[in-house]
Amino acid sequence: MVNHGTIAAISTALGHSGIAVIRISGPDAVNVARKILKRQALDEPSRMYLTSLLDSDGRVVDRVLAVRFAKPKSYTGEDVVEIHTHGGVLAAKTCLELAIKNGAKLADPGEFTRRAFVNGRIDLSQAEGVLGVIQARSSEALHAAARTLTGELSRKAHRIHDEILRLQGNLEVQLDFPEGESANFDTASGLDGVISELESLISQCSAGLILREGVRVVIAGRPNAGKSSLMNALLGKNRAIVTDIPGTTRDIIEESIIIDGIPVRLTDTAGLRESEDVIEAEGVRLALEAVSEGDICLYVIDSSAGLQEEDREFLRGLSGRKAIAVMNKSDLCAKAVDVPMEKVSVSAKTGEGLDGLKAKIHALASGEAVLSSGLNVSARQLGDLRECLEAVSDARNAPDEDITAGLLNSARLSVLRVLGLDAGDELLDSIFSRFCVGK
Ligand SMILES: Nc1nc2c(ncn2[C@@H]2O[C@H](COP(=O)(O)OP(=O)(O)OP(=O)(O)O)[C@@H](O)[C@H]2O)c(=O)[nH]1
Ligand SMILES: [Mg+2]
Repeated sequence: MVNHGTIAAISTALGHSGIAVIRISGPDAVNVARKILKRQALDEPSRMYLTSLLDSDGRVVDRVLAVRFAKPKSYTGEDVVEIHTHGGVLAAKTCLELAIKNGAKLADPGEFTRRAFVNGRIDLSQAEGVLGVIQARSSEALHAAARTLTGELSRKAHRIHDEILRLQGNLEVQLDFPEGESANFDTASGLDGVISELESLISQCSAGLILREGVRVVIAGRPNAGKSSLMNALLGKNRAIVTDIPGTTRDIIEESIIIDGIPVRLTDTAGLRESEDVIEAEGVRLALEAVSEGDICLYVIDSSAGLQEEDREFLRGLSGRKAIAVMNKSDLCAKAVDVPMEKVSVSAKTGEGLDGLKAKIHALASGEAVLSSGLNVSARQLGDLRECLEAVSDARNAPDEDITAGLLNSARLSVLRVLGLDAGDELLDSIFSRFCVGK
């Protein structure tokens, strides 16, 4: 629940830095700030004042810059004061403590952004854009989040919403006056237009979700195939232990890399074989679990040894999954093999073929999505857009106008959820709790 008092938090990361920003928002923000700053600074809004931060005994704590944003022209839509202390933990913490001593309450995670949403400064898609910018792990993900933050998703979703509303209105008129002129409304072509707009928006959002969430790529294969060597080669560092003893890796090892803008969580696993050893058997169980939960499987084969029956069986089990057969040890004499999926020849030892493997991982991860036009969304919002498309498509094929009208209404509600215009407190709690304190 939103409280309407005055809140404060440190909005920058704590640590050694040039400056730290303490943000105060709410009806009493200016009063609180004036109690802890020297002189009556902050008279003019949106102007930086060079002043001093004073403790309760009137001693100077730090030389600071302070600025006031008058409501509603502020991030939260309320009166906001930002105080820029010098970086370092103590000055920033002291400033926050002074603000709290003088009437502000410590902000909850995401509370500034939640207030911006509640006060109509941004909609939910833009709030997700804020989170996307903060969490972006690649420049492509950053651009996708910035496009959402500046309202591209909101504009498109509003346009779709308004068009559905218009079609719904026409239908109601048609239902009320079946003989009237309104019978000429061409609902079908209107719905076709909405369907194609939705399809293109969903494809942009799918791209954005891949950029934001990334994919989990699991490296599997028989012992000694070179899985850990491949993991290290892709990471460019020695993360996993490599030996010529089969059964070296027992546990799951995870590390992240970015492949052409896509965050990839790489997982190395224990070599797959029957084992009496309790620890190794548990490693194999975890490996199989990781493969089934992962998005993409790299099945590593020692190409100098060729395919074994166990490899064939495992490869058959991967049918229908996103998988690449990695023919490793290409620096040795390779045996010709036939596999039921895309294969790529690499040497984890020399690095040969790794760029080709990365390109294949990228292609499998992005699928049809055009990453350069991605829009940042949460999985929940993408689900809402898909539900909307399903309802509009069903409406297009509905047997009568009553059913069409009902389906259009539920399609419209799905778009409203993307924008957060139909979100209850519980949903908002779960969304904004993912933010950090101070945002
Ligand atoms: N010549 C050559 N040897 C390799 C290559 N990749 C791995 N090896 C060797 O193969 C052996 C096994 O490598 P690992 O990476 O430990 O194999 P693994 O699949 O992780 O093995 P387990 O953890 O036991 O399942 C080591 O001696 C590596 O040096 C390669 O591309 N070429
Ligand atoms: Mg290993």
